[in-house]
Amino acid sequence: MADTKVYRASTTAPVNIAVVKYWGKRDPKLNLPTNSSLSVTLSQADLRTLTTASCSAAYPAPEGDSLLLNGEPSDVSGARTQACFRELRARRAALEAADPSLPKLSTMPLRLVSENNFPTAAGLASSAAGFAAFVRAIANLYELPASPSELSLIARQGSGSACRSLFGGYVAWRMGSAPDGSDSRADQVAPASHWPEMRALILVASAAKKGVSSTSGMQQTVATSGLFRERITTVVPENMDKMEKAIAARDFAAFAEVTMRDSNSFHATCADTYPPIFYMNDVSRAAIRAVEAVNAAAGRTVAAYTFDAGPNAVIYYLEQDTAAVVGTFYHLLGGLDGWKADSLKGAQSAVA
Ligand code: 2P0
Repeated sequence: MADTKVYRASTTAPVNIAVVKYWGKRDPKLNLPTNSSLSVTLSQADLRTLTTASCSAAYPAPEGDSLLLNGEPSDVSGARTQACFRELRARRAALEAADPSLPKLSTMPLRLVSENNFPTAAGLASSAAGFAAFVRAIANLYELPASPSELSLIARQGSGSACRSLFGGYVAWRMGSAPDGSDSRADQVAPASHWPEMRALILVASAAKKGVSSTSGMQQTVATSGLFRERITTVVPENMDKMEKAIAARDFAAFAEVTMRDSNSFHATCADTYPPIFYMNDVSRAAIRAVEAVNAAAGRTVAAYTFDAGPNAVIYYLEQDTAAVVGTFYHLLGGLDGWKADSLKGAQSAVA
């Protein structure tokens, strides 16, 4: 009898926010970066993607594979998505070849249904959680015996930053040197339990889709910015080293300084791109000044800002400094144009 069963698996994946930023590809096809990067994984209570993968021989073959993202059909024909499908199917097919009693899931059309609980493509790392959940949902469906590190190799091909969302805590994406990308994968620098007091305050300045996509923006930077060469050869390697030491020592002042300097360096290379790319706006710059005011008022470093490819701020701080940071921050921002009332949406998140 024909197998008409629907096979199904679900997973969630968290957002990660880089404190040493990925920006630039040395191989756009394999999504190999020009530098290593390091991120903090946020709690899934606040920001996550939930994805269900299913497959069935009863799904009409001409339909092919499909993805419903936040209720809307989404294109899966792109090379990056196709690379993920191909890698996962090949691993499943190898299992099926080794054990003929397994159902032939690798030959069936796949349906993915994915939902974010935060704005998509607003510089809140939606592609990171999205591709991490996409890859893990299919790996679970296929019952692949793959470690998070192996899955990170596949997720990287979907979206670079996604490889870091397969781990919790403090996560490094090592750029690697192999031409086939086999050593360009993520590893956990420390679990969340190593420094459980870490918190992130996310300030949404704009939930609009960003003007310049990361994928095209970073390649314009690679092609045109002289400052970028300094960043990948000197600035980032030093920041990676300092950041790993700061995390190992749970040294917040050092963590904060590297975080802010690396965000500034990344946005400086964006400004040095020709034509220049501006992700931060006046509201973002007001948030930077507010962090400086919070630190000055405390007499020590209690808060660190970072900005990705959009105007929204992420503020890192420690649980014991919540009153100083969150309290003061809302008070200060209440008096600044752009962050007021409906345009200021703050979410606090622990580290997962
Ligand atoms: C990061 N960003 O490290 C940096 C900081 C944005 C600024 O990773 O082309 O969406 O899909 O590999 O991962 C955004 O880039 O780019 C990003 P693709 P991705 O988080």
